[in-house]
Order: sequence, then structure tokens, then C-alpha cells
Amino acid sequence: MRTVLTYGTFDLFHVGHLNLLNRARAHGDQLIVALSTDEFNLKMKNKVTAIPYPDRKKILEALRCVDLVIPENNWEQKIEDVLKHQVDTFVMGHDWEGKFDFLNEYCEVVYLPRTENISSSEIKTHISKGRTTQIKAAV
Ligand code: C2G
Repeated sequence: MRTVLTYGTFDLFHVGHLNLLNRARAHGDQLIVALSTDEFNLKMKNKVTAIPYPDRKKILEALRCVDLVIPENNWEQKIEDVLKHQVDTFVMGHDWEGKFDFLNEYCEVVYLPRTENISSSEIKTHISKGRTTQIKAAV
């Protein structure tokens, strides 16, 4: 049983998140997602999440490709999470390229291509500007 682990906020869930999770899941037999808590986002990422943690968790838990959702409370928990859950592969989008190479000592580290044309911040901007056109289809 190969276990994959990834981290993220997954606010305003969109197809870029779904693509990442499906691609991450394909690297093993089960996928664990460490979901950033509202407090962690606010204090450590300076991001106000639009959707509260319980609702973001419920969406992820409903996905076929996700087996378990755990909280991400701080930047320092990754090694402990990898060891505790006997993770074989750690996956992140390539906007994090190199940032988590220290985990190579404990598991495989994989950075996957991001999905173009979509992000939670783009969605927020699109709505706040009252755009009448659609966001371009993600590639
Ligand atoms: N992602 C993607 N394509 C997009 C948007 C996001 O592949 N168009 C990926 C990101 O690269 C990340 C995951 O989806 O791997 C979750 O993205 P965010 O919710 O923005 O997560 P982030 O704020 O980057 O938090 O400790 C790591 C952090 O918790 C990651």
C-alpha cells in the first residue's frame, strides 16, 4: 500500500485543485490531504480563507481520490506527518518546487505541474470586479 501526502488550503475548490489531487492519488494507493486550518492560513500564510475549514474538509472528504483529511496547523509538521502516516510519496504543485526537498530523507518528493488559468485568488478577483466574461477554461 503506497501512501501519498499533499498539503494545501483548497479554498473555493476548483479544477486546478482537483487535477492536483487526482494526479497525486495516481502516485499511490491512498491519498492523505493535510488541509490548512483557517488559523494557519491567517497567521502564517496571511490568507483569509473564504470557505471555513469544516466545509473545505467536507468537500475534500467527498472526493473519490481522497482517503483521509488531516489538519495542517503549522509549517513544521511535515516530517512528523510523513513518519506517522508512513508516507511513500509527498506531492505538491510546482509553485513549491524545491521548498520541500528536505523530505527526500523520508520519502519520495514530487512536484507536479500546476493547472493554468485558475486559482482561488483569480476567482476572488473575477467576482470582485463584477466581470461579465467567464474565467478561461483551465488547461
Ligand atoms: N494547484 C495547482 N493548480 C492550480 C492551483 C493550485 O496545481 N491552478 C495546487 C498547488 O500547487 C498546491 C495545491 O493545488 O499543490 C493546493 O493549492 P493551495 O490551496 O493554493 O495551497 P497553498 O496555499 O499553496 O498551500 O504547506 C503547503 C501549503 O499548505 C500549500
